[in-house]
Amino acid sequence: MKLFVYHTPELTPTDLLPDCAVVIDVLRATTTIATALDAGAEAVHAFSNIEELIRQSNSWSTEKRLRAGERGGEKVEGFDLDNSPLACTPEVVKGKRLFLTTTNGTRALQRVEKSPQVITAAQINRRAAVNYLLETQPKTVWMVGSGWQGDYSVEDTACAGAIAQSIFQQSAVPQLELFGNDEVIGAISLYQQWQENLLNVFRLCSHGQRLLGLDGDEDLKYCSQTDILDILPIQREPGVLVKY
Ligand code: 3SL
Repeated sequence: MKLFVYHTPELTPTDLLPDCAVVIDVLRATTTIATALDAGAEAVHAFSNIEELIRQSNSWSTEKRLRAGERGGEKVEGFDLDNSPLACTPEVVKGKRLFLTTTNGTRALQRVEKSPQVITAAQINRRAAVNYLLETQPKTVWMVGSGWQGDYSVEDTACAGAIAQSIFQQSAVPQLELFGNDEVIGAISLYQQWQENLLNVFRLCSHGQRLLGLDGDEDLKYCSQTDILDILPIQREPGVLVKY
């Protein structure tokens, strides 16, 4: 297995694809996807475009579907939910299909959706992602951070580092063989620096600050927890994620 980290969709190569892509948007899209599936949602359909989401979700009954998403961190007008993972309780999402649009996470997903295997990861389900990679042993793994409108986001790269570090600790593969680019080394160092205090760095970073401005401290607390859910979202068809 060879691991590569790309901080944003824009920095991800366009001329090839990995055997497995791991899409990461800790604040908050991939945290929300994991939480919704864990709470019993049947599937999450991810869209970068609001009109397309409305068009496709129209073919599902209102009892069966939930429209969720954000622009600028706030709920899209007329939608059922915003992009807070805390809204995805079993009472709300069980048995439903979540049609989700977000600013960056869904774009990152689109960028690698043609890869043979696509999973999503966040800090809350890091161990499930690691276990899947160790079990399936894809030759090339790209961990793609979502960033914010083309800019690097520290929380996504820290999560990629958390995954890479755990794979290194659990496999007998030497670093030189396992690490595919310098970003992997940087991501692991970043995670090591903050691993005991992820909430602090989430409160400091630009997107954390944006969410705090929207009263999002409870979301930051939730998203900063490690390995609390044993669930792995996997892409069944482009843009559609189900429980592995
Ligand atoms: O950009 C995204 O994909 C979102 O996760 C951003 S937010 O945290 O919902 O504002």
